Amino acid sequence: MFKSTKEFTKEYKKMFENLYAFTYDQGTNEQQYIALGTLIKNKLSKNWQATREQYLNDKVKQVYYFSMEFLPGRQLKSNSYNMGILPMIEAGVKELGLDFEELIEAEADQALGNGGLGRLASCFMDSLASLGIPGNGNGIRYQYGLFRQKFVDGYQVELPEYWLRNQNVWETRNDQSSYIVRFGGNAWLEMDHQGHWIPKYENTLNVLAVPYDTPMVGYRTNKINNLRLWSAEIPVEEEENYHTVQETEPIKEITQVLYPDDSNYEGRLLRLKQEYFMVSAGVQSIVKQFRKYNLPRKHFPEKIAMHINDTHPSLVVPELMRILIDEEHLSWEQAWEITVKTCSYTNHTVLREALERWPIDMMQSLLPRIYMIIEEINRRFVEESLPLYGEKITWQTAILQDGMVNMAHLAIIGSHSVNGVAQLHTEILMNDVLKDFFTIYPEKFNNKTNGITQRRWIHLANPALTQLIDEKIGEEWKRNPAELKLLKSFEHDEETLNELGKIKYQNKVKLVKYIEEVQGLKINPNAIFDVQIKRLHAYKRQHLNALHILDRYLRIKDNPSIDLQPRVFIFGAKAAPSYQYAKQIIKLINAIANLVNNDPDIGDKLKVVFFENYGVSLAEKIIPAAEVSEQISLAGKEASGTSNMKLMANGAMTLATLDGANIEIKDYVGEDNIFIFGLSSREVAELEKNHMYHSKDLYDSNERLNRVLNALVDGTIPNAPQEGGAVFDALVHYNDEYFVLKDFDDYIRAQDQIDLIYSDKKEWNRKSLLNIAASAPFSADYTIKRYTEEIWKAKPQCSGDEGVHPLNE
Ligand code: RUG
Repeated sequence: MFKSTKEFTKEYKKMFENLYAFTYDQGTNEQQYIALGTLIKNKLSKNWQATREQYLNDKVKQVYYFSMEFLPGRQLKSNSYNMGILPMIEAGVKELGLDFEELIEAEADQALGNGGLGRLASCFMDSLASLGIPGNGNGIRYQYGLFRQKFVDGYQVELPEYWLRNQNVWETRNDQSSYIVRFGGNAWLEMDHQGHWIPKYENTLNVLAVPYDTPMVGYRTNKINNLRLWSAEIPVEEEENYHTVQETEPIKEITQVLYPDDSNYEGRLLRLKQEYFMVSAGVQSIVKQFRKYNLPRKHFPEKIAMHINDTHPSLVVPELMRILIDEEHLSWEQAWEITVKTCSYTNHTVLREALERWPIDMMQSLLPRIYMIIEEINRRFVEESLPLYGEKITWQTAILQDGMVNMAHLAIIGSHSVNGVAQLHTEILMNDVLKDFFTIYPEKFNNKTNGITQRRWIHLANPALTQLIDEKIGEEWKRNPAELKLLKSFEHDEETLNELGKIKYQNKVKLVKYIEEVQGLKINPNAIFDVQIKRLHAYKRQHLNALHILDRYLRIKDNPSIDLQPRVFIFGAKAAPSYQYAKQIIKLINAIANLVNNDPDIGDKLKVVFFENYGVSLAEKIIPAAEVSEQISLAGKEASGTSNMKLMANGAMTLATLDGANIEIKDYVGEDNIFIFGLSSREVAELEKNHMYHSKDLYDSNERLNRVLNALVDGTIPNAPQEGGAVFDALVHYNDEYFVLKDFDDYIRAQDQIDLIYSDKKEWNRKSLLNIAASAPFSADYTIKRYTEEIWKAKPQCSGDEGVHPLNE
């Protein structure tokens, strides 16, 4: 490691010249960043190799987290921070006359995921490494990450995000660990001389899976884990069979884009190909790793845990069966016992439309051998279940249903653990969505409430707050987040509260500058910063937020001298490209923003900012400045949410329905320090069941609501008549699937209460402090400890910060 700033600057100059053959001061920010990233990455190699060797020598149990999505964000700062060299790098870069912030911004934000699910996977990688738990990620190296969102006349336009343009300094291509993945053709079994059934294949499409490994650096530990992302290529020995670039397309496209368009058959087929590609390459490499342990195969589950993150990697189950039976020649029973003991599954949604199902004929023709195995798993499951649970439960839980393969059922049957991601979500799984499975396998079900890494979301994103916490309670909270609760003793300390208020204000000023830079919009930093940042989906109800904004707008128009706390509503959200209604809501909010922000009657009282291209790096700018955290999904629909945790940890007050992890937030912070409104999940279920809800009646009878809804269609909002009409129709004429109108009044009440409390700054700051103090339970470190102890049964290889810090070497 660098012994001094001087040594760092010397090595940096050398690295730059080695890479580019000219001096660093003539380079672009990108080149300067690449040299810095490469230098830091090289420093990791020794510990990365040592960790790999130690895991192998000690035959430690390793966890493999299979996920179609990882959203690590930028890594320069977080890696330097975790290595304990950030201050030295900052000082060195300054000494070189470079701007560290510019170098940070030059790194592409690696967006290989959609939202919460992918970001959770990356938080988990950070926690695994920081806790010294042997945990590896397994995913896809998409060439194009989630699309870059632009607004053109308020409409979302999707542009390709070629994040690899400037190369990725953190990855290492490991050709020696490549594997062949087979698709299509025919598969059958033949008996060999020793009586083994041997699979035979013909006419398959063979794809080479090449791994790109990225070091996962833990906070103050010298253990470095691995994130392995697979890329699809033509097998070298088959290159001569491909005569034109076009012929190579079916292979290359497998890892080209995240979420290929699933509105058509080809798009869906490609998605299934991606899933099997990642799973097969991953499982093959894990089995090879286990072989190096040189242990009897029955010890497999004692040394390997494979986690299925959402249903997308469910094919882990039949793929492991395939390898154990076809290549390791185990009996079905032996292979099944190993598979179930090895696999575990997390469910992330209760929305039935998001639970994956694939047509049997698609699965059969794309993956003939895998389908044979799925059929047999299903046959045995049905055979066992029928006499015990009867026809109804058996058919409802079967893997093969109505010509489809149900991937959640495959994952549940093939795993020893099934968990939800917040208490309420797990209860809904057990009592409703997966009720029959809970009857069959009660012992498999458990809850693991999500978490976030304080390292990225407080230490790095909010250094001023971090410093304040350090000053008040010492630094121990950084390793042991439970210490954060010590902050509570400052709730009546005026000086602390003032400092906290000042920090929030300064963070707001920073965001105000950024907004002016990117949108040319002037914002009053004294206004309440009210934030809703998450994927756009009708159940998350960004349109409820929009109705409240309209209501405020109309109130100010009626009475321009009305005494309302100035508010800035901040949105960040991408809509799935084929989700028309979500895109219409984006356009509508942009049109409302346009109306409100340009109306001279409104002035500072109300502003609306919709950021383009929401992602990890933008979240890092918004969250420290947030004061109100909008978590307003219809109760029972959001599995957990994680922006709620990040915002709370930065002192924002949560405005929430009793949904997902909001309930646990309320329990920890106390109901006086959160704004709860709306229907409970039980009330929603009742209304849904009894068909007792008629949104049109509310429209007709509630004057205030009537006026706001009419504003969507009466020309009040110029430039979005169609979108206003679409939202109006969904809410009034199509019976408002997500009960927006039903929750409207109570939402307005809660919003008014926020204004009231905000007018007492001391009280607001006190509540803000209590939120930070109560955020510790949402540390991903705790979540990962629970996964490790209760599901994966892996052992930490170090306890962190024990003199093994790279700097101390
Ligand atoms: O919508 C859920 C969030 O509630 C949750 O916090 C997050 C992480 O568990 O996963 C999100 N999710 C669910 N993303 N994709 C799905 C589809 O299954």
